[in-house]
Amino acid sequence: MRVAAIAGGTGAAKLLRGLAATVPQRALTVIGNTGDDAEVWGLHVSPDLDTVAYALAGRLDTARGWGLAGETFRCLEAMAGLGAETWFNLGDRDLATHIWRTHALREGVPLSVVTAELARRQGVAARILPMSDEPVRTRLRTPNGWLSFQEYFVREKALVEVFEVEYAGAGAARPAPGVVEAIGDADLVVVCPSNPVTSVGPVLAVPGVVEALATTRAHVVAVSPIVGGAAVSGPAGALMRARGLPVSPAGVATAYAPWLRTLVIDRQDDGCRPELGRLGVTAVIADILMTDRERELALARVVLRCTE
Ligand code: FO1
Repeated sequence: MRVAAIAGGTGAAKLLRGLAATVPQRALTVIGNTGDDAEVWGLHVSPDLDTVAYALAGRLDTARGWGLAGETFRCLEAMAGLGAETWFNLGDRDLATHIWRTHALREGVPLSVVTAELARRQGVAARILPMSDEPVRTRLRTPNGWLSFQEYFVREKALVEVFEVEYAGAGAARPAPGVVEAIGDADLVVVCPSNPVTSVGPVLAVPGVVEALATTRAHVVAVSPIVGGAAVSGPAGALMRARGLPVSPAGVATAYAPWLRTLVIDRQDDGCRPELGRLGVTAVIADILMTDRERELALARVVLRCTE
């Protein structure tokens, strides 16, 4: 079975680990969000692509959900000593990834090629594709003006009000090589339990991606990032509200209309089935909180069974 997964960071990493333990990694293509990419100390950081690669390589700091396990932050301390901004915590070994990526990009190597090479060198057999080789940046309008995603999420701890979200550059971006083909050739497309507005939204904003989702023969399944009226983690609830979407599985289904066929929702949201039915989406009930490896595997199996 060929699986294509649309992924943000932390939430996606857990499901991807479950999927990669259930199907051969070679059968898995991950289409990662780059709307969160940032330039830090002159380096190109791709947080979601790195989170996915580190997770599939077994190197992710699973407690934090980002960065490398066993990381140290001595360079960060030294940068603080020099008076540099240090609200975005780059670890010492994680820095190697960003230096390597930035160097290759400056040599003119496309982000998709750099990402594939970084994955290969970490022993990841799954294909990891950025949604686009062109820059697309999520920006949020707040009472303090427009912020980049990392300024909003890390520096402001997602505590400021958001009036509007935009994906700067999306209109002119093209899907990275292999993105449209991976969706079209898959037996199953999985939309990971990631923030529909800032993790999946930027991928959908790249012209051609929604068309590929609407025309693929694959079964398209999403896992809800919302349980019991609140986000499993992060600011998805506030951002869905800012987009005029209800903070519920129905809100997730609305964000993914009209191409979503199945939404995996938590047991406690069983009552949402009829509303999802009216939106043309079949609900599958599962325990969707992935609090340990067994639950990651169990949820991955539920998702894979959706094609049956
Ligand atoms: N998240 C934080 O909450 N604080 C950080 O200092 C931070 C640093 C960081 C460095 C590298 C990286 O790849 C990810 C990092 N993240 C950090 C996570 C990141 O901000 C978000 O998880 C994603 O952008 C959202 O998916």
